[in-house]
Amino acid sequence: MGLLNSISPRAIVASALLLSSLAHDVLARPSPEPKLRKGGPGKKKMAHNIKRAIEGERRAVETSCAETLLTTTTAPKPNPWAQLKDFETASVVEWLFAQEDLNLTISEDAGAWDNTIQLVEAMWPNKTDALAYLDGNATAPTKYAHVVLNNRATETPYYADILVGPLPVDNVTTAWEPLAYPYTKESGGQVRNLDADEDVLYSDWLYVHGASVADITLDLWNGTAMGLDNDTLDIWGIDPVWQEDGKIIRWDAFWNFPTGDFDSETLLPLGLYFMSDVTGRDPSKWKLEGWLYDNIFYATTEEFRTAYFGSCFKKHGANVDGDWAGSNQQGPILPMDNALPPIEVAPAGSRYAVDHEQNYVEWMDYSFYIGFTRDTGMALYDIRYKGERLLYELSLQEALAHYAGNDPMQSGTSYLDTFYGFGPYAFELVQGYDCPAYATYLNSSFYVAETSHTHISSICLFEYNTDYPIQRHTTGAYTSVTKNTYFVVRFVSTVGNYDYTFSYSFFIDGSIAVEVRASGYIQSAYFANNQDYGFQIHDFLSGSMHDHVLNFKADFDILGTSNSVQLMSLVPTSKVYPWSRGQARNTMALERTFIESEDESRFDWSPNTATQIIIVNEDEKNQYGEYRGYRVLPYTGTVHLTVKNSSNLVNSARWAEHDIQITKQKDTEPRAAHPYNSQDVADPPINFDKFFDGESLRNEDLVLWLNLGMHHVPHTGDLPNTVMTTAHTGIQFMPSNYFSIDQSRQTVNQVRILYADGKTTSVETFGQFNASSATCKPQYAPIEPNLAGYTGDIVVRKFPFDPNNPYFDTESIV
Ligand SMILES: *[C@@H]1O[C@H](CO)[C@@H](O)[C@H](O)[C@H]1NC(C)=O
Ligand SMILES: *[C@@H]1O[C@H](CO)[C@@H](O)[C@H](O)[C@H]1NC(C)=O
Ligand SMILES: *[C@@H]1O[C@H](CO)[C@@H](O)[C@H](O)[C@H]1NC(C)=O
Ligand SMILES: *[C@@H]1O[C@H](CO)[C@@H](O)[C@H](O)[C@H]1NC(C)=O
Ligand SMILES: *[C@@H]1O[C@H](CO)[C@@H](O)[C@H](O)[C@H]1NC(C)=O
Ligand SMILES: *[C@@H]1O[C@H](CO)[C@@H](O)[C@H](O)[C@H]1NC(C)=O
Ligand SMILES: *[C@@H]1O[C@H](CO)[C@@H](O)[C@H](O)[C@H]1NC(C)=O
Ligand SMILES: *[C@@H]1O[C@H](CO)[C@@H](O)[C@H](O)[C@H]1NC(C)=O
Ligand SMILES: *[C@@H]1O[C@H](CO)[C@@H](O)[C@H](O)[C@H]1NC(C)=O
Ligand SMILES: [Cu+2]
Repeated sequence: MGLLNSISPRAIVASALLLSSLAHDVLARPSPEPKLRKGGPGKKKMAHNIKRAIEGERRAVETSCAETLLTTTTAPKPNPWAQLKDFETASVVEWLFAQEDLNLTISEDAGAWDNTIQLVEAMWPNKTDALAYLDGNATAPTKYAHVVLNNRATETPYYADILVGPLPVDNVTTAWEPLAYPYTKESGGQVRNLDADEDVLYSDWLYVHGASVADITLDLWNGTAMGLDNDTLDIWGIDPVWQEDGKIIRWDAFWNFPTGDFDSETLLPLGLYFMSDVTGRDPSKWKLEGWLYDNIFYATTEEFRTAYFGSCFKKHGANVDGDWAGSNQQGPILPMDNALPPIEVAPAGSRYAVDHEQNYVEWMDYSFYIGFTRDTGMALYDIRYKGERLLYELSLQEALAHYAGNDPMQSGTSYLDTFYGFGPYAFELVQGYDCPAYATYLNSSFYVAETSHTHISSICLFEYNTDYPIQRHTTGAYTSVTKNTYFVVRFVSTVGNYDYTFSYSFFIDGSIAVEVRASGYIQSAYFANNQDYGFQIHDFLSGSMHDHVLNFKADFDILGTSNSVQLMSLVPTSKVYPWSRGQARNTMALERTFIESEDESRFDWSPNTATQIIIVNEDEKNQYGEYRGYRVLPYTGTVHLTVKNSSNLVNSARWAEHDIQITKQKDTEPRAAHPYNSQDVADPPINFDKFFDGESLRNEDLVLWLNLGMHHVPHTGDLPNTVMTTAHTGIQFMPSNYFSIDQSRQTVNQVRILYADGKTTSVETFGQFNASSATCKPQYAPIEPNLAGYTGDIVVRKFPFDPNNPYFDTESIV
C-alpha cells in the first residue's frame, strides 16, 4: 500500500518510466488523499510522492487505423453530466477560500485539526430539469458545484456535502447551501468523520502497541511494527469500525510486509489481533481492550505476554512472501505459447462516432452520454436506441465486499468501496490487454487537495466480435449466418487489493449487458481455526470467504417515463382441456401480474429463473395487444448478500439484501448509497430501506436497483491473483415485444450461401464492406502498443490556479 517495500507493480513501472527526470518532492505534511483501502499507513505512502514537471512531448503515441479514422460527431445538446472545466473548479475553490465562515485551510498546510476541501465536482442535474432540457426547449439545467468539506477543526469532525452556485462564480449571486435532499438522514448534509485522526492513530496508537509487543513479534516473526524504517510488519484493521453504544471500537491485525516487488501484503496475515476503544479525538483517552491469538482472548498486554512466555503457549507459523505471491510468469512455458496469439484488428477504422468535448457516443443505432464522478467512476446517461430513450441513467452505485471469519479482522471487514472512490482508482488502461489496441481511449479526472488529477486513457470504447454468430440457419438449400459485432464501454478501478473491470456492452439485437469481472489480490485470513470460513490455500493461509455485491441503478424510460413492471412466470400446472379426453395434463402455463407498489418491489431472481421481469409501458401495446417492453435477466450469475442484517453494516447497505429492487424515481433519491455510509452505519446518510414507502409503481417513472456480485470462496487458483474467467457477474436487458422483429436483421454483416446439387449457386453478402474495398487496409499495428507510454496522472493545480504547469504525479497509483 504505497510502502516502499510493498509498492505495487503499477507504481514501479510508472516510477521507472519517470526516472529520467525525477523530482522527488516529499511533502512535509500529508494532504487529503483519495482514501487508501486496506489499511496501510497513509503517511508512508506520502513519502513516495513522486512528481515531475511535464517537459516537451509526453510520448510517441502510436495511432491505430481505427483511431485515425475516428468519426467525430456533435452531441445533440451539451452534456448536462459533464465535469467542471478546469477554470470552473479553480473559481469554486477560490470562492470557497474567500468564505471566512467556512474557515478553510489549504490542504498542503492542513493538519488533523483544520477544515479542508475534500471534493469539488459537478453536481448532477435533477432528472426533471435534464429531461426538460434534453426533450424540450428548456435551457440547460443550472450548473452547481458539489463540494465536500472535511471539517476537522472541531471535537466532533464531520464531512459536509454542500452545493456552490449557480456557476459561473461571481461575488453577487454565488452562494452555498447544504446538500441535504439526497440524504435520508435528517442532518443537513452532514455525517461524522471517524477517520479524522488517521495519522495520530498510527503514530500514537497502533505503532505504540506494535512496540509494546516487539519482544513477542520479534520472537514469533523476527520483525516489528513500530513505525520504523526497518519494520517488516504492518498493522491495519477492520472497516467499518464497530460503532456501538456511542463507542468507536477497532480491531487491528498484524501483517507481514512483502519482501519482493509485489503487492502481496493482503496474502500475509499473521494471526495476531488487538482491540482498541478509540472513541473521541484524544489518544490519551483511548483504551486497549485486549489481544487475540489462536482463538484465545487476553484482556491486557501483560496477560498476553505472560501467556506467551509461559510453557503451554501454542505458536503458529507465519505467512511469508515468495514466488507463490508474485504474478510474473512462472513454471515451464506452455506448448507454442511463445508464438503470437490471435488478435482482433479493426481494418476499416472505427464504426462509431465520439464527441470528445461532450463525452457523447454513437454506435449503430445507439447513443449515450458519459459522466464520471469520484464516488462511482463512469456512468452512462440518456441511452437511446433507434432514437428512443431506453435508460435515463445506468450507473454503479456501490460495491460491497463482506467477509466473515473466526477472527475479528475478517469478521469485521465489509468494505463499502465508494468511501475510497472508484474515480480516483480508475487508472490508465493497458492497451492490447485491458482493451484492444485499436480502441478509443478517453481521459477521466478527479479532484484531490486543490489539484485535479487526470487519469489518461482510463475509459475505452471499442467494437469486438463474439466467437459465435448472433444468428444462423441451415437447410438443404441454404445457410444463413450473421456476425455478432458488439460495442463495449469499459473502465477498470483498482480499489486497494482488488481490480474491478466494468463493461457495458451493446448488441445489434437491441440487448445491453452490464458485467463486472474481478482480479487482483484477495484479502486472505490467517488459517488457525478458520475451517468454516474458507479453504486452506497456503502455509497458514485461509482464502477467507466473502460476498461481492455491486449495486447498479437502471433508470429505465420505456417509450416515456410512465412505466410498470410486469412479472411473467412459468408455472407447472395440471389441467383438463376440452380435447384431453377428460384427463388432466401435467404441463405448464404462463401467469402474468404487475408489481403494484413499493411494498412488493424487493425480491430475488425466482428459482429456476421462472419469472420474467419486464419493464413495460402500459400505454404502448404492439399490434397484437402485447406491451412493448424491456426484460431484465441474469447473464452470468449474480448474488445478493448472504449475511442477514449484518452486524458490520447495520443500515448502511440495505440495498445489498435482494437481487432486484424497484422504486419510483425521485430527485430526492438519486443514489442507493453515500460514500460516507460507513461512518455511521446505524444512521447512515442514505439508508436504502427508507426509499420503500409503499408508493404505487403502476404507470410511474421507475428505477431498478440491480445487484451483481459473486460469492467468493477463494481457492488455491486465486493465488497469486483472482482470475476474471470465473470471477465474473452480469445482467442483460433485452427487448421484449419492443420491436416487431429482431433488429439484428438490419446488419449487412451477414451472409446467405445458396447451394444445390453439391454446388454453391450464390453468395449473398448484402453489400457489406470488404477488405478489397477498404480505405484503411488491414493494419496489424499496433498489435503491440508502445507500453512505455504508460504514465501516472497529469495534475493541474487549482489553488492557486496554474493551468499552464501540469505535472505528472504517481501518488494516487497504489
Ligand atoms: C478555524 O480553524 C482553526 C484551525 O484551522 C481553528 O483553530 C479555529 O478555532 C477555527 N475557528 C473557528 C471560528 O471555528
Ligand atoms: C419547442 O419550441 C418550438 C418552437 O418554438 C415549438 O414548436 C415546440 O413545440 C417546442 N417544444 C416543446 C416540447 O415545448
Ligand atoms: C470577487 O471579489 C474578489 C475580492 O473582492 C475579487 O478578487 C474577485 O476577482 C471577485 N471575483 C469575481 C468572480 O468577481
Ligand atoms: C531477522 O531479521 C533480520 C533483519 O531484518 C535479519 O538480518 C535476520 O537474518 C533475520 N533472522 C532470521 C533468523 O531470519
Ligand atoms: C531497527 O532500527 C532501530 C532504530 O534505528 C534499532 O534500534 C533496531 O535494532 C533495528 N532493528 C533491527 C531488527 O534491525
Ligand atoms: C488525455 O490527456 C492527454 C494529456 O493531457 C491529452 O494529450 C489527450 O488529448 C487527452 N485525451 C482526450 C481524448 O481528451
Ligand atoms: C438487526 O440486528 C439488530 C441487532 O441484533 C437488531 O436489534 C435489529 O432488530 C435487527 N433488525 C432486523 C431488521 O432484523
Ligand atoms: C433538485 O431536486 C431537489 C428535490 O426535489 C430539490 O430540493 C432541489 O432544489 C432541486 N435542484 C435544483 C437545482 O432545482
Ligand atoms: C468488395 O466490394 C467491392 C465494392 O463494393 C465489390 O466491387 C467487390 O465485388 C467486393 N468483393 C468481394 C470479394 O465481395
Ligand atoms: Cu473476492
